[in-house]
Formats: sequence, C-alpha cells, structure tokens
Amino acid sequence: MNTSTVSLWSMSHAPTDTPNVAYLNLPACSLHTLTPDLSMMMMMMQETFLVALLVLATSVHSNSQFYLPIDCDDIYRHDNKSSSGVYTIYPGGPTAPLRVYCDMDTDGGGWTVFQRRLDGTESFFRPWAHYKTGFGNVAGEYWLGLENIFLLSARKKNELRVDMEDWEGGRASAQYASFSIESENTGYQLNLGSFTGGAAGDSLSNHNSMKFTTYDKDHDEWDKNCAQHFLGGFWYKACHMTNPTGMYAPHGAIGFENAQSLWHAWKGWNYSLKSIAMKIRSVARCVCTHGHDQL
Ligand SMILES: [Ca+2]
Repeated sequence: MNTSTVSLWSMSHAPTDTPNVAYLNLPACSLHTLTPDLSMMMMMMQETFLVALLVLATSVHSNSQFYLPIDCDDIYRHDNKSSSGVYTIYPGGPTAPLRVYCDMDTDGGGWTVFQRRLDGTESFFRPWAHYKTGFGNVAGEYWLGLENIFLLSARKKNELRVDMEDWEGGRASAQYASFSIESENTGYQLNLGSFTGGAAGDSLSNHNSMKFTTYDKDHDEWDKNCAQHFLGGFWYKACHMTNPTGMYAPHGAIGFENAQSLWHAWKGWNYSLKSIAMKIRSVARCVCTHGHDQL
C-alpha cells in the first residue's frame, strides 16, 4: 500500500533517536592534514557508515513494528485483511497507547468503537471521572473515555455509526455524516452532522450541541439530573431519545420505562436493546489508493 496516504506518527513525529544521516557528514577540511593512506581509509569508513545508516533509516520507515496508527481506520488501511478485535491505537501520540475494539467487518471496516453494550457485565452508571477516562473491558463492554474521544475528534474528521440488536435476532443501524466532541472545558459538547440513513431511524439529532452529563455533573436542560434519573451518562437534553448507557437487561425485565439502553426511533421507550455500539471512522477516505470504500 501507499503509506503516504496514511497518517503515521512514525512519519510526522519520528522518534528522536531516528538516525539522521545529515548529522554524520565529517567535515572534509579535517582530512587534508592526514596522510594519504589514512585519509583514504577515513573516507571509505565514512562512506560505509553512511550506507549502513541509509539502510537502517529506510528499514525504520518501512518496518511495520514502527507503524503507530491513530485509529482503527489507519489499521484497516494498513492491512485491509485485518479482522475485528482489540488493537492498540495512538490518538494521543507515541507515548499514549490506547486499547480499543475495531470493527473491521461492518460497512467496509475501519470503525473505532467508543461505546459498546453486549451482555450487561459492566455498570455504566458511573461518575464524571470514569466517563472522562474510560472504563470496562475493550474485548467486551466498555466506554473509551471522553478525553480519548476528544483526541480522536481532534485528529480527523469522523462519521458516526450506531449498530444495535433486539432480542429477536433483528439488527439495525443509524449513520451520521459527522461526529466530534469539544474539550472538557466546554463539557465535551456533542457536534453531530446530519442523519444519513439506517433502519433504526434518527434518535440522536435531538442530542446535538448538548454537553455531557453524569450523575455527579449536571449539564443537561432538565431542572433535575437526567443521568441520575435515567441511570447512564450521556449528552442528555431534557432528557433523551436514546439512552445507550442506561440499564442493561433482557427485554421486559425492567419496569422502569426510559432507563434502559434504548433507541426510541427503532423500538420505542420501553425496549431494552440486546446490544448497542457507537463507532466512528475517518471520512477522508477518498485519498485511498487501494480501492476500498472510496467516498
Ligand atoms: Ca439538569
């Protein structure tokens, strides 16, 4: 593949110990004071050293072990045979590895999952500090962390996809043209593009421009606290059309309407979804050179 199409820390932020052959040219003026044989030997050694360093520098840039992807889209572009699973990405730079689940199967792959409910093993009724840094198990249920989502938002322009399942084997999705969030100073405010399709319908546009709310930090438009009342953490308004971080339970097991993990446009207020995952992908795919999913 053409690595020039991929954003790589290894290229734009090369490690400081990356060999730089320009620093190793010995000053020619120092050679004329030596004897001819010694001078020749020094020149040969210098040339040999430079060739070795050039080979090393080339291998550093071509060796995959130095490839540091920003997101799952980078991983997929690097190898479009990659399967869905847990990978390490570097949205915060080379010194901040981040484990994440990558969806490499849905709609062309390359999706970085930042929220995932599967089986109810993880509690999502958590304070601001947990939603800020992230929690859960990236191989199962987890929240990637608002700070990490903010970093991903800052690095690339992304689209959003929400995939969900009911308890009867049904599946549906909702897609949005763009997705980003602001920094913590502005409450990780949600910036959502237009709804572009999906059988689940649109239950998220109503949350656009909202700040994030948890039970211990109220940024919503209700006179009470939506997170406290609906048992999650989200970009609540007054309060929600979807509650993907709400209580997890088999459908019908909870009598408390609206507090479940739900998507109103698909199943209404009182249906607890079997699974729901929110995922983002770079929209700058038109620069691909190997022909998949050009937009
Ligand atoms: Ca409130």
